[in-house]
Amino acid sequence: MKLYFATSNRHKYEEARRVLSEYGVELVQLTSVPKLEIQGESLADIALNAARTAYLRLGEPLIVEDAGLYIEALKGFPGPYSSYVYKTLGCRGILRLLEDEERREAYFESAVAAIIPPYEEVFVARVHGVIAAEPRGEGGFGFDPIFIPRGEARTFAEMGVEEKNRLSHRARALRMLGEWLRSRKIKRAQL
Ligand code: ITT
Repeated sequence: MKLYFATSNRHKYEEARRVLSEYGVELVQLTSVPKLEIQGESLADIALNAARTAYLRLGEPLIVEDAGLYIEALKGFPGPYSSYVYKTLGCRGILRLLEDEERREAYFESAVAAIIPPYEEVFVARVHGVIAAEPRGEGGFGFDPIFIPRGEARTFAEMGVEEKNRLSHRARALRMLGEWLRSRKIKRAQL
């Protein structure tokens, strides 16, 4: 079954492609379809709105995923503003905000919105962890060099894609989608 993923981020696409291939989904990256990203509190709302606007253009079953990093000591910042904050402050800027801060707890959240007529679904998942003292690792993207998932010593950027996919917010939300597709028996006929 074929499903489009509207995203400009090739790392997100690669992570998602691998997870959904386990469910027999052939994921195709769409970089050119405009998707309106509303300002919003919840990633689920942002992802669903973006998916609806992309679907109006494409007219084919698709997913959109919105993700963010929520840092406890910063009252959840940058959360839904993660993309902008990554571009402006980056990992170093976040570490500066947390200088002398002992509370390092944070989580990533992922919201995957799927438009597969007649269905519209959103799957949300989190991975908890801590913000590292220094950026470490070359892999991944975004805030991966400063995020250590709970129970691990390494950052996401020090792991391969497969390993990150065993733990990550994105992989967990996508597996929920995969299980949902399975339970609905959505196969080639609908996609
Ligand atoms: P699209 O909207 O085109 O899909 P994007 O890169 O803007 O791509 P998001 O809005 O979902 O993706 O992500 C917001 C930011 O949050 C992203 O730029 C990263 O800096 C950060 N982020 C999200 N998921 C992440 C992950 O798995 N690892 C590290 N940083 C992540």
